[in-house]
Amino acid sequence: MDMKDFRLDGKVALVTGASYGIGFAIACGLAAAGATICFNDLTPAHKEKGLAAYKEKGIDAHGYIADVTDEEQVANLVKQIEEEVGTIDILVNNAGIIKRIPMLDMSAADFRKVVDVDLNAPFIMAKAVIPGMIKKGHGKIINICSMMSELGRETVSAYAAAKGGLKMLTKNIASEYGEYNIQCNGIGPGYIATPQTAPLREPQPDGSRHPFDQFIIAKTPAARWGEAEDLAGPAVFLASDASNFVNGHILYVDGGILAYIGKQP
Ligand code: NAP
Ligand code: GCO
Repeated sequence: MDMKDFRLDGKVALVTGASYGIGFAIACGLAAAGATICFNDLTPAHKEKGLAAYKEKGIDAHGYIADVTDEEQVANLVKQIEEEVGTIDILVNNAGIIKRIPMLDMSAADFRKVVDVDLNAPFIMAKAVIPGMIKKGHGKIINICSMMSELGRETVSAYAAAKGGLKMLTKNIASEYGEYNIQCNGIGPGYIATPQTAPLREPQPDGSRHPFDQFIIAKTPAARWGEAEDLAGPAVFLASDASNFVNGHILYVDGGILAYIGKQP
């Protein structure tokens, strides 16, 4: 094995929803390995915020505005990238939302919205990039799953259903397109400190840690929340030639939480 197998020089990567958070950290990791970075977000403000943040890291990223749930916008996004940058070699389906609502209080519309972004959109994105990958003779798709691809918890029924489905979509893309030298794998982050989980880490009025924060620390062998940067190395591995025989796998990057029953209270 040659360490150049971990390099991404000459590769075009699209990371969805990557103006900040996990997507941004993953994109920075891919850039450090040599990839050209394309990202999209929903609003001009976030696109500009992202471009400035990448520039600060010395990364000359290509930013686009596209709603990943909209097939027409996704088709135009991929077409624009192919014309301006090149065929997409690496797709990271990162864009995602969560709505923490007890199931009996959750509307079907809210449930559908979460599934639309977290499951239907990765399908739409993969459909849009696979033809170019087949033409090129290789491709990497990385779906950002979750611990909730394996476990449920109160108030996250839509999110867990979507991320569980995303795990199986990952395995199905791997099964259907592996013969074209396309590898589709998932990354399952544990609890990561980003805006999405900020409400779970909110300090209490008396200054003490949020009960959920304390719970996660006790449940995680690493005894800490993950940082978005913890996901960059695993993403580089799954985006590189070093993982060409890894397909349909969900790589959990969770500090060991899925392996651990939890500290005795
Ligand atoms: P985040 O901070 O909420 O960022 C999500 C990003 O996705 C934002 O840039 C958001 O854009 C974008 N986005 C949302 N809907 C979109 C749409 N329809 N089209 C295009 N972009 C859209 O989330 P995060 O914590 O970085 O999480 C990123 C991914 O990791 C998600 O799939 C999440 O489910 C998953 N994950 C997170 C954790 C965690 O603990 N944080 C753990 C496991 C998995 P706007 O800001 O414009 O809305
Ligand atoms: C929650 C959290 C989790 C994390 C992540 C865990 O409310 O339980 O938001 O869902 O986002 O998905 O892997």
